[in-house]
Amino acid sequence: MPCRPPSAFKRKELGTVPNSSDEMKKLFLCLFLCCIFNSSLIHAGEIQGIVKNLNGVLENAIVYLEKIDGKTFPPPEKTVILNQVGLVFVPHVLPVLVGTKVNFPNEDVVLHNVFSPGYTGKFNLGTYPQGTTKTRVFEKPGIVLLLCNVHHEMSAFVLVVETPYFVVTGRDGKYTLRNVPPGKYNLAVWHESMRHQIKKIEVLDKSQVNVNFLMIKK
Ligand SMILES: [Cu+2]
Repeated sequence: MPCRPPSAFKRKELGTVPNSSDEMKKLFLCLFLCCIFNSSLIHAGEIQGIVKNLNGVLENAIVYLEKIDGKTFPPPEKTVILNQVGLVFVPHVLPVLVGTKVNFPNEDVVLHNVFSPGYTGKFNLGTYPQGTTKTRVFEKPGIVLLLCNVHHEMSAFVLVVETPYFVVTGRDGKYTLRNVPPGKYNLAVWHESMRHQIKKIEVLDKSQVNVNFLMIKK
């Protein structure tokens, strides 16, 4: 009995011949992306720890890497949201990379206002109703206090930092900074009612550094 090729194989043979240069381009692109992905995973470490004061753990502390000499980072294309809902700013603290665009939607039925009294430049986005939003690009590093002149109890903080390595501590005071490239850094922590603290640290390839902070009241 003669040996016949499987019908699927036969169909492929009869189909259009793929453009070999397109196939090669796809292959190279795939290899290139794999290399980038792998190198970012392999050559990275992790920083983790807990932020406390004398009374216990501290939620809403921002742990971040200070400016790295000779390095700048492009701002993210994605807009970040700082909401006004239930008569509070959500989140209460927001770390962003320099140049990040932040939207301030109003989700409440009442009017809200967003203004900053200073430090890194005064501004006032005005007073606006439910379903509308205002935007601000944060260009200068530093802490920005946000208030609402309609509701005096409302406040929030945007911390504008010069690296994309930042994280906010959870209810347990813990934090983890992932995918940090190997190197020596100034690891800083900010909390609205505590003194700023900085520690010199070193991250090695595929290693985990444990850094705890004991904060002192301002
Ligand atoms: Cu308000």
